[in-house]
Amino acid sequence: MSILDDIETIKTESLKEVSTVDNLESLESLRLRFLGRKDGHISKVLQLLPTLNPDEKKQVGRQANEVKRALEACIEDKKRLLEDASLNQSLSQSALDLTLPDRSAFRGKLHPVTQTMDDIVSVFSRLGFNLAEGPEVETDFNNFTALNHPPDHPARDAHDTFYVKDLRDASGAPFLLRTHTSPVQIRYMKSHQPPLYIVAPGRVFRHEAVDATHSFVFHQVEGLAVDKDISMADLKGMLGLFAQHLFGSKARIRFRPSFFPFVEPGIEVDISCTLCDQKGCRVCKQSGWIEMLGAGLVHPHVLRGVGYNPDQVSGYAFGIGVERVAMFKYGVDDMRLFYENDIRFLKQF
Ligand code: FA5
Repeated sequence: MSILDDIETIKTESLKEVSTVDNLESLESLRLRFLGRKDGHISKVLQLLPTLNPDEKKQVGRQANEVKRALEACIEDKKRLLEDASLNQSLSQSALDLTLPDRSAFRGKLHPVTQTMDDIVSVFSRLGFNLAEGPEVETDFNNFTALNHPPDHPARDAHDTFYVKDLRDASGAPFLLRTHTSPVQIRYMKSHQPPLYIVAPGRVFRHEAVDATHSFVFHQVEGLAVDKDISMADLKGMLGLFAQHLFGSKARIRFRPSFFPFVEPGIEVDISCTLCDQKGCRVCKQSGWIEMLGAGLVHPHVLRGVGYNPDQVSGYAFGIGVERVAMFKYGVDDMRLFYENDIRFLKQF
C-alpha cells in the first residue's frame, strides 16, 4: 500500500469515527490519535516526507495537509455540537427553571407622614413658596420671646415644653425642643428682606398626653409670606388653593377666630371633609369639618422685632399639622397607627 493509500485510509477512518463519537472526552482522544503533534497518524505521515523523492514529497505533503485541515474542521464542528448537547442536558437536569417569574425584593417606601409632608411642600412650592429649615433644638428666644410670648406670658403654658437639661444660651435661658415650626419664621426674617414666601417643614415636640389625635412628637409645615399690602384675603385665597390642590376641587375651608400671640388676628382653619362630602363620618367626627392648621396675620411686634417696618410691609403665617392632614388624606382615625410602624399598616400607602 502506498503512503497516499494510507492517507486515504486515515481520512476515511477518522471521519467515520468523528461521526459516531458521542462525548467530548472521546472526541479529544480521537483528535490526539489522528492530529497529535508527535504521535498522531497525520504527523507520522508527515515525518516520512524527508525520505521521499521530490514528486512524492509534494503529492503526499499536499494530500496529508488537506486531510489534516478537513479533519480539524470536522472535529471543531462536532465539538460545538457536543458542547451544546451537554449544556442542554445539564439545563434540563438542573432545578433551574428560567421561565419562572422573579421573586422581586420588597422595596421600602416613604412613610405616609413623610409622603404627606412632601405633598404639602410640593403644593406650596408650585404656588411660588421657597423651602426653609430650622433646628429642632431651639432657643427660648426664637421659639417664644421673638414670637411675642414675653417671659411669664400665660400663652407659653399652652405648649408643654421639653427643655434640654443643662444647656443654656448666652442670656442664660435654657435651650428647648421646638414646640412648633414658627421659630423658623424668626430665623428666616432675620436673615432675609421682604418680599418673602417660604414653607418650613419639620418635627416638633410637646410634653403632651398621646391620644388618637395628639402625639408628643409630630410634624408641622410652617408658611410665611411677607410683602407689601398682604391681607387676610391673601391668606384665605392661598389656603383655599392649597386645600383644593391637596384634596380636590370640592374642598372648602372655613376660618374660626383663635389666638396665637404672634399673629393678629389669629384663626384656626378647618377643611371640609371630602371623605363623606360633609355628611358626617368617623374621621370628621360627624361634624363635616376637620381642624388642620393655625394661621393669622403676622403681629406688628414680631415684624418690628426682626427689623421690619410694619407700616411698610405686612404678612401672613400658618402652621399645618401634618399628621392631621395624613389622617384625613388616608382616612385613618387614630394618629398612633402612624408611629407603631406595623409593616402591614404602612404597606398600604
Ligand atoms: C401652632 O403650633 C402654631 N405655631 C401655628 C401657627 C403658625 C399659628 C403660624 C399662626 C401662625 P397649634 O398648636 O394649634 O399652633 O398647632 C398647629 C397644628 O398642629 C394644629 O392645627 C394641629 O393640626 C397640629 N397639632 C397640634 N398639636 C398636635 C399634637 N399634639 N399632635 C399632632 N398634631 C398636633
